[in-house]
Amino acid sequence: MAKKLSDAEIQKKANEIRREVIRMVHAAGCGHPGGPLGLADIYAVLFFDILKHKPKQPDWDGRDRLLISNGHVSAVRYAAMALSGYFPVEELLQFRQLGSRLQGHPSTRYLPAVENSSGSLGQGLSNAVGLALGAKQQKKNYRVYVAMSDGECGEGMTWEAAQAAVHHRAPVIAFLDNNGIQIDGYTKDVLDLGDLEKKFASFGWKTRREDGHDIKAIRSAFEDSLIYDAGPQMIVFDTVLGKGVSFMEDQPGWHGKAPNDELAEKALAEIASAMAG
Ligand SMILES: Cc1ncc(C[n+]2csc(CCOP(=O)(O)OP(=O)(O)O)c2C)c(N)n1
Repeated sequence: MAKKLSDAEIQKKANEIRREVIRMVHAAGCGHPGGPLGLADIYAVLFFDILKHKPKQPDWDGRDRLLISNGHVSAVRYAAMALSGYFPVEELLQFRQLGSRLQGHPSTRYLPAVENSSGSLGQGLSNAVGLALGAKQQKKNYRVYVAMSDGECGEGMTWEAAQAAVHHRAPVIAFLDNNGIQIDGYTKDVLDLGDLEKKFASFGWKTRREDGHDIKAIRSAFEDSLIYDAGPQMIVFDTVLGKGVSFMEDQPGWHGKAPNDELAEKALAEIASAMAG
């Protein structure tokens, strides 16, 4: 069995993910850097500590299922996949190219290992609740995770799935990127979502809220979630969009645009210095 990585080693993986995200979006000349940078710590914990998976055998039946509902943050998932061995890191530079497996929004047609096609927000939770119920009925012991975002909770379908998950006691583990930003600006200005942890709790979910940049806290939230399978769980992670690149942090403008050459270089230098320090 592989040795468990230390928190510091996972932090390094998170910064490697950040580096690849910048390279990918810069090479493509378009895409979403903000969400992926803010999610890098969470994906590093998942891919290098929590998920049961075999990167060289992505269709292994015993694997945990990780669905993405906020498909536009695909860069973080592709970077985590490449760095953990699903495909060569160089392939990341084909992100968003015609004919590439790494479409801007993940597609199982091109890359089956992403588990679900997404991009149209609000659907991932329904998909995941169904898969989790299927796993429960078939007495499978893999876990079903779903990555969600605050902005997409404006979609009504999320709340239909949230109710069904409780009624049917679906053992789904959802986590939410609570960065307070969506495509048109701050969520509090576009559509104020209130306290999402309290909302899910009021629907009957087991909930928890953590700092999405604290490796220890992220780890313990996911580890604890494994102990419980009597119903749905939601981990709300407070994150900063653009985390790790000073000029992108908490700036809605970096939700979905690529840095130019000069800014990409600046971003990579900041990430490199974080890794060195
Ligand atoms: C059903 C649907 N409506 C609208 C969009 C357009 N859209 C793309 S990203 C986005 C904002 C989503 O918010 P969030 O995921 O919180 O943004 P981030 O934190 O990544 O900036 C929107 C509205 C979409 N992809 N799907």
